[in-house]
Amino acid sequence: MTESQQNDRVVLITGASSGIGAATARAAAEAGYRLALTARSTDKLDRLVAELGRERAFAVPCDVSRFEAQQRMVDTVVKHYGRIDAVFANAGVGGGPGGFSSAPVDGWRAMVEVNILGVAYTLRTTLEHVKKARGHVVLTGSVAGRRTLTGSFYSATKWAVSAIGYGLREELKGSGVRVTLIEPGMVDTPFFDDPKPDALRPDDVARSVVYALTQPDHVDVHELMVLPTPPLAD
Ligand code: NJP
Repeated sequence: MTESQQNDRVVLITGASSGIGAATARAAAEAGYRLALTARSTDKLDRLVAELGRERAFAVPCDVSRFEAQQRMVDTVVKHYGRIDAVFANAGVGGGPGGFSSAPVDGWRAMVEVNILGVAYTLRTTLEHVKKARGHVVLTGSVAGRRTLTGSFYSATKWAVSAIGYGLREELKGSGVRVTLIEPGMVDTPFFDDPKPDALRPDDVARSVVYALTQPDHVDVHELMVLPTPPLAD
């Protein structure tokens, strides 16, 4: 791909207002992509657009758990850029402790609406454009969607994201569209209330996303599981 072709390419990032999504916006801008950024926090998105520059970044606030809102957001992005080449479906929320015995059920609903339905709505509203571009779908799954976590409804929603990724890859076979699951371990982001000094940093995951996006067309990166290196033994 020539540099000017890369510069034309548009990546839509959900959950772009903080953590992994915001770090990926910075890394993708550095790699020459133009960005469409969405999340609910208008102020944070505006600050990111100001940082990256209006010629490279465009923000459309949206609640991904609402299908019509995503449809309007995608229409606005296509009106602005005329295309969507890649989608990073990354918005997600966690839940409280207590397992299936006592965790608050409202948290379960939120996780289904954002982590599963939100991702499916992002696909439903963007695939038409991504197929036209023979582009790329990147999903933020999790190591929690590939391994057993004790009593974790969050883990169940990330297993669903893994399943969405596998099923989508089959659906898109022959279309030229590539599908990548990014499966991080713990990352130090606002996802947690407390700092996580031994975890990955958002930029560590952002580099994986850009790695997948920038491979030549004939290279299909299926899954990247990225975990913090275990601490040195005493
Ligand atoms: O967390 P955070 P991460 N509509 O809280 C957005 C997964 N993951 O970067 O709407 C639209 O900084 C929210 O924006 P806002 C995790 O499951 C994480 O760690 O403004 N957007 C923000 O931009 C998730 O899928 C770890 O509040 C909504 C973003 O989502 C992804 O990584 C480990 C929304 C969340 O950013 C990014 O999370 C792992 C809605 N209804 C997977 N609700 C980890 N941190 O350890 C939320 O394996 N957002």
